[in-house]
Amino acid sequence: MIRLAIQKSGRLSEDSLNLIRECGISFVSSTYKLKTEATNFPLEILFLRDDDIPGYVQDGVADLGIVGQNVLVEAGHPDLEVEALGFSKCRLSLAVPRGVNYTSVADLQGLNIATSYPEILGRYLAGEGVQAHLHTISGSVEIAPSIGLADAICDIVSSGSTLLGNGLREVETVFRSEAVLIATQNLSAEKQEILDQLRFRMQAVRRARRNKYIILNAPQSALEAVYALLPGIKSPTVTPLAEEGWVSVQSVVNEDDFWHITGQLKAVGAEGILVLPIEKMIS
Ligand code: PRT
Ligand code: ZN
Repeated sequence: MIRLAIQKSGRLSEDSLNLIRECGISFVSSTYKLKTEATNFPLEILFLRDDDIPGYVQDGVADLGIVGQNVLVEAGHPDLEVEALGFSKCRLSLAVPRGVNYTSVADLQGLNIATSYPEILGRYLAGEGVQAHLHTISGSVEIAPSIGLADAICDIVSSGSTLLGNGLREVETVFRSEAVLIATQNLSAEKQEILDQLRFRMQAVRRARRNKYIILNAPQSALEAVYALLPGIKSPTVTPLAEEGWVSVQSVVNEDDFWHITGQLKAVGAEGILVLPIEKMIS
């Protein structure tokens, strides 16, 4: 049995639970419960505040955790990371009031900066040779300049609308973050094996999410061109159609290239293009 800590309620919760479920692991969850046990995998899930997760995993109270890299690095445990999970992507950025002149990070010299990330920001500023006064506050950092508490802020940004709504301008990216799987040091051989199985499943889920299955019809004469556009996993599957001179082609495309490739496929004569989600993809 291995113990995994995830965020009880917040931005990471739903994606963490979905990832576990997509790994084929079933469990009953209730918002009132502190923990639950999977019914078909040797896993116990603990529901905690995200800030507590690195410490619990470091101390071995939980064997594994899912947490943002921002929280992990701020807590001083970056070495616990075993796998980036590709969700909750965000950045820790410096921002100044929109009307303020800003040309480079040197302009922050001697200013008051409000943040919930004094460790990461302190290291960044030291690396840039800038000395500033850091005010650590735990929430609503974005209002600090308007109430006269700080000249600038350093906070998590994703769409940027919070900064915009508070009259702030993003000027430097200090740190890029996403959710990561973390593990305590020195797992027993039994737990290490469960972790390996879990990572194998998570990787298959992530690979599947990044790819789409594509099926199309094309004239035999266009096959070379279609082939060039669809490298597939190894090579596309090609089967003849009842109609003379036509073939059906099946392959896998990366989601990032998807629209670009389908446009080009049509241009070389492909028809009836079907795109399907992939549930799992084992390399
Ligand atoms: O209660 P608990 O302590 O568990 O949760 P929390 O309130 O500390 O964290 P939560 O749920 O807000 O965020 C959990 C993690 O999600 C963070 O540690 C980040 O790794 C990640 N994440 C991704 C974000 C955002 N996106 C995000 N946009 N965390 C916070 N924000 C906030 C940000 O602080 C700012 O107030 O959203 C606002 C900015 O968003 P935009 O879209 O307006 O730019
Ligand atoms: Zn938190």
